[in-house]
Amino acid sequence: MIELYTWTTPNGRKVSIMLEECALPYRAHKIDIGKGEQFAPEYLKINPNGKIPSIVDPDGPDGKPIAMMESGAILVYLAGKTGKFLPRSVRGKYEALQWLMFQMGGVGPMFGQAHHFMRAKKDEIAYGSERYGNEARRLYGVMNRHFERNEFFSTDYSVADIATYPWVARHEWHRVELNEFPHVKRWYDLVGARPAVAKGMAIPQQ
Ligand SMILES: N[C@@H](CCC(=O)N[C@@H](CS)C(=O)NCC(=O)O)C(=O)O
Repeated sequence: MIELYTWTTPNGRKVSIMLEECALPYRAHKIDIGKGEQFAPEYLKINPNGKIPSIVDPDGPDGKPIAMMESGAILVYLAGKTGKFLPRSVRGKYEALQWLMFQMGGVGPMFGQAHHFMRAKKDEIAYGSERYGNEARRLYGVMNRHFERNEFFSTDYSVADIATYPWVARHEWHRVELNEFPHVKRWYDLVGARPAVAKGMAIPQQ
């Protein structure tokens, strides 16, 4: 049984969606990042960066337990373990990894900063909201142009779609109206209709 350490945030939900999609047995442990549980010494042994998500797989690549941090790396690990959600063609695999990196280096950090300035601070700082809000909209434009011609990020539904969906699900937080990006909306509705996505988005239960 894989142990998942997570919270109710997009980075955590990427991994619960992937575990649900792969039908891997797992147990979710709540790490309340509002209470600082991510900095507990026991947890830092699993995730030295002090963030969620992390997993511990008792059945690692060499048959020994493996602890992993960084949601993108965890998705690639689980794809390797199960043979699922990374396209089999070499071209398709690298396209999926390209868009996964786009999510990890762009969508996640930029939307996250937009949320910080637009929501978390009581006295909202206009410069931060504008900067990260504009960057979030620019990234929606990139995705909209891609989805105009492509059903998914890569040739098939993949780790790139799984990683991006929970961030787009927070579109109201970064003040984006999905109807302005109709091809992103078409993709969002398609991915959201998958039962495993709905299940993964409900983890951890409050
Ligand atoms: N690059 C990391 C980012 C993880 C991350 O930022 N997690 C947030 C929640 S979505 C967190 O743990 N924040 C608590 C903190 O920064 O103290 C990943 O993708 O796993």
